[in-house]
Amino acid sequence: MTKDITLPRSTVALTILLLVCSSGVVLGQGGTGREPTAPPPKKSTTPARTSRPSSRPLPRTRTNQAGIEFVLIPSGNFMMGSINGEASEKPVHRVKIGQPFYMGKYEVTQGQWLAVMGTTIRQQRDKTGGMFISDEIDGVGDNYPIFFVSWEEATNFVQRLNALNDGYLYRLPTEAEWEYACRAGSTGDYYADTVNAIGWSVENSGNRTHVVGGKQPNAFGLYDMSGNVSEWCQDVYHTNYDGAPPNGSAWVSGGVSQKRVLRGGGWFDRAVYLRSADRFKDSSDYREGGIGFRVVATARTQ
Ligand SMILES: [Ca+2]
Repeated sequence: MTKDITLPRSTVALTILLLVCSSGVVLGQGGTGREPTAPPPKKSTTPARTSRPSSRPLPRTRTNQAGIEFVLIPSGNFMMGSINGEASEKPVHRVKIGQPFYMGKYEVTQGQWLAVMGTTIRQQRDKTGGMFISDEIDGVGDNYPIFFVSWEEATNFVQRLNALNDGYLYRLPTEAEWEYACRAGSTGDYYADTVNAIGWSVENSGNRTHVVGGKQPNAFGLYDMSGNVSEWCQDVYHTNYDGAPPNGSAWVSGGVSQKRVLRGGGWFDRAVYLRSADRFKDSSDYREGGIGFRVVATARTQ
């Protein structure tokens, strides 16, 4: 079922990461995180002149010290929203993504969550205060996506990643970045001809989440953008796109107070809610069995 994934497990290294992060100590520059390095100084006899910063190409993929794999998403323009969708997806509008950014290849997994935040999926479930506590949890394991995670906790997760001080700035994706990355150049309802090929919905999931990377990726190499777990974005939810920023930044002024955007639908949704333009929302402190997230990173030198 799985494809070419090589996912981290709860290794000693990840345990060390947890211990170091929880102790408040900033990790060094070792590990697997690749650090952009400045070119060596050149000796020159010619007069110095003002020049542009180095335009060295960013690596296409990278894996950070928490074992999160990232794919470089190129800059570009796209039409956000859908004329076929709900009122919240309109008006369709052009968005410019001015800078490339890294996006998590997969949804954040339970193994990564445990390593960074120190809680298991069952401990997350128990935070629901009883609503789901009697339920058996389907989809438990290091390579399953984390769920029962609120927006607030997802932002705490990226703050822990930022404490790595590894040369990258981590955050949740903006809603525009999320749709741009999901579409990967596609303009239809889904990023593939057949939704069953790309996403776990209630029609094919067996009413449970699945190991990340079990379906076909999109053209950028991202898995499970549609389905499996629905994903938190930075933005405050707005009921439509009137006044939406055209530059792909997070839309956090106005909107529906305390509601944050969710994207991609999940294993519990009908396939129609896995469309690239589909939007949903929940309170920033809400958690349930089908909501997770993925992470964006940008080089601090950008
Ligand atoms: Ca997803």
